[in-house]
Amino acid sequence: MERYYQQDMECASRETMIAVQNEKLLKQVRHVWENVPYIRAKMEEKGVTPDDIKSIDDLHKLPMLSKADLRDAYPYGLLGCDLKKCVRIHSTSGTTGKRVVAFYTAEDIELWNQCCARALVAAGATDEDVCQVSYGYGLFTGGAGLDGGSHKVGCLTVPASSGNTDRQIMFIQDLNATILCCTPSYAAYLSERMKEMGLGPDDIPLKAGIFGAEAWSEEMRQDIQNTLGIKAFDIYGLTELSGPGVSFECSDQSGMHINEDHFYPEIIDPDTGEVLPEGCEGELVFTSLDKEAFPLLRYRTRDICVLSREKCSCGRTLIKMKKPKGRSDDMLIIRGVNVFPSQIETVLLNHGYAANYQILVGRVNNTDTLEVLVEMTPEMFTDNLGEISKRQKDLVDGMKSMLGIKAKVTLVAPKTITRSEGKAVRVIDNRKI
Ligand code: DLL
Repeated sequence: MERYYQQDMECASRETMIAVQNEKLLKQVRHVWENVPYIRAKMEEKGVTPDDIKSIDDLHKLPMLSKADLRDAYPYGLLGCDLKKCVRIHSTSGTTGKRVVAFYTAEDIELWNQCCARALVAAGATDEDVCQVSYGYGLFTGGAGLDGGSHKVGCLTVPASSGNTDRQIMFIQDLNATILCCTPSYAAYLSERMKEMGLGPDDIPLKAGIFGAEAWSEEMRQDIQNTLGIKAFDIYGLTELSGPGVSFECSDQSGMHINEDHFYPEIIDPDTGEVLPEGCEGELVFTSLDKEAFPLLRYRTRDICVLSREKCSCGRTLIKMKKPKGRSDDMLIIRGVNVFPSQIETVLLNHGYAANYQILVGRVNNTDTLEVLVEMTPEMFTDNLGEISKRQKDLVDGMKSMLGIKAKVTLVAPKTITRSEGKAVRVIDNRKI
């Protein structure tokens, strides 16, 4: 039987949800108008006041915000309350420009923890479970978010943080961890290390994993599920909106339910900013509905995905988002063709490789070049050049049919590509350097 953390909201009727969203939106817009001069100025520029916003249908009148606004306003410019009321900050892992710093009041953290608790319960967690949180703790939101959710559910929480892989495996075994929370690339690394230690799925008590913070393919899910002997659930979120738990997967494993009583989603055309109808692929934009310290109106996430209100077998009525394909800024444009790293990953996994790869992009004689370094698995490792060249050709053909362009493929020996303990760095774009 399906279990919920907050059934009244997770399974609310459409009318109830719309009423909740309308009421919260009006309050949030007024809160922003009165407390965040930066956003108020943008509203004034567009000639809109809180009186113009009577329901969600008026959302399109509001200005949008982007990462550039967050950088402009760094560090305190988007604060929605007295700093004294804030109890925590988190910050993005971005490597370029100023980091984004998000603020939280105690109430903001309470609501965030509830969102993560919904995700854990949807993955089958109860107070009988031992939940190992192997996302990084610190400025990154992954550790703190899932830790807070795990406390709410009453799991025994193991705050392992990321790294020290052998110790992670020891804790899973010795403390009987049943739920693992980490990035999918780290889950893949853990399972690889387990194999090297001679351990299989039957040697560990894990039953579910909650994996997110980066794009991962359906093929990678199958791989992780088989090698760890668990059900693998996706979880999505971003620091600007709190962290993990903006949306989460249920037993149906077919996309993530958005906690739309807290975060109102829209899909826009990333080029024109036009709002697209349900079912169209575009950039995900969120309006926070009840944040105090860091409220955001129509924030452009740059994540590309599709929303769907199709009925879900789990009974939740929360709108679903498909697995994000990646960020619009992760999308590579190679010789005029759009390429997402997740498409390359799909080809590799379909050909029996693990997700250990690196994408090298360059430019020679004004033409873009695309090379994919792919690790052979220990089982397929060989020094037979004929065999290697056949394997490379198969991958080149597979990528040509998936991407529509030719990539160079170079097979490398097992364990030559650096493993990631957090978000994996898959692309090196030498055109930008
Ligand atoms: O990655 C929050 C998080 C922690 C989510 C743990 C899930 C689990 P940021 O570091 O601010 O926050 O990065 C946010 O990561 O805009 C997406 O591009 C990407 N992302 C997050 N979750 C997913 C996912 C955290 N499940 C950015 N699938 C987002 C694809 C994801 N991309």
